[in-house]
Amino acid sequence: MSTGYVFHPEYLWHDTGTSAGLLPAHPTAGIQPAVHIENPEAKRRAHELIHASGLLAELVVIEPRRATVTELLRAHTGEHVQHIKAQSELRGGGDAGDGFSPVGHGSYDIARLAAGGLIELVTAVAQGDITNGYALTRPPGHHATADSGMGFCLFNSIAIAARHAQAELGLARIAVVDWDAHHGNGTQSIFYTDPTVLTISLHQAGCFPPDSGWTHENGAGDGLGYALNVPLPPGSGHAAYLHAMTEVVLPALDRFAPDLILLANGFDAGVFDPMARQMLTSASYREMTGLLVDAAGQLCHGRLVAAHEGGYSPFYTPYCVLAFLEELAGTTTHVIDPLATVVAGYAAEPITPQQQAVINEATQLVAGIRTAASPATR
Ligand code: 9RB
Ligand code: ZN
Repeated sequence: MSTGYVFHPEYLWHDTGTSAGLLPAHPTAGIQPAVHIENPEAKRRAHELIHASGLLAELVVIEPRRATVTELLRAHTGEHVQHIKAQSELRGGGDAGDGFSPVGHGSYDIARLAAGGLIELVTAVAQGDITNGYALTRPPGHHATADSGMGFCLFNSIAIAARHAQAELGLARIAVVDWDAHHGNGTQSIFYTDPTVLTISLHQAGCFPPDSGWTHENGAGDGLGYALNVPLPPGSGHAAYLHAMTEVVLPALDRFAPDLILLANGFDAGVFDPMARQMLTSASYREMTGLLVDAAGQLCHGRLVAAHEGGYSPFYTPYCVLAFLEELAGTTTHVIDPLATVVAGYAAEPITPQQQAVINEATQLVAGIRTAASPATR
């Protein structure tokens, strides 16, 4: 059993520039520019902690490559690919489509390296070179739709990797679990009518995109039943997320019987994150990861591949990443989350009736997933 790890310095060179929070700076209107919130710092520190903790030495390092245009086109329109390329060629960069997704000069190639890193991991897992893996990539991908970038995302790496797994690796049924604090709307929309890809998103209700990710978004056509959402109220933490995992995610995976589980691995549901108001701790991420690792072990030979998404606290995200990756690799390091004692009380907060109600709603929808044929007949 071994765990693959993808990282590349270029991921940190994706230049999101400056702005004022999410808004354009406007100095004469009194809006001072600041470094963009989706900047390299949290991810650089996460990578350095993986190295400094000694964990890196226990991982199988896999070199990323740039996804080809053919591979991008499995999830995106030609117009979108051309748009990102053109924006990336501008001296000062541009935007991926929604006005909130900076494309730095040269970011087209970096976004292709992010998607290609995930493709390489999925390939290594399919070949049995590794059991599972993690790609610590930038830019993120889960908001990107077939024809537009959105919410800091350029290309939807998870969707590209899922389609690659189906087209090239003989993995027919893919489950995408997304526990980023924001709705995985891009991935959901790309597979909305596709029953071969189950998307499950746990997120803060109505956070981003606004008015997206409600339980009634359940797939359409042949894909009806194969999009699941658990829009948890702001303030949800350990108890709500663990409950959502055991009551919704695990039963849904059981029924679906995937050949591969992909994880949109955002850490912005962490308690110190500036971009959402959820309350997860590194212990929450460790426990949630353990559940997914077990599910993958039971359902699909352990095949679980994660792509980094959000996570903006430079001082906390790295410890959540480390807890996740230790659990994925089935090991621990000498590094203890230095904030664990500070946040211990948060994990003890019981589930609220509002959180329970949303989880109950989503639980009802699990029955809409038709149980796959047994592995012997698949
Ligand atoms: C909109 C605004 C946002 C808000 C949150 C994200 C987080 C992304 C992430 C991105 C863009 C404002 C739509 C401000 O971490 N995903 O995982 N944009 N928010 N104004 N308007 C109209
Ligand atoms: Zn997010």
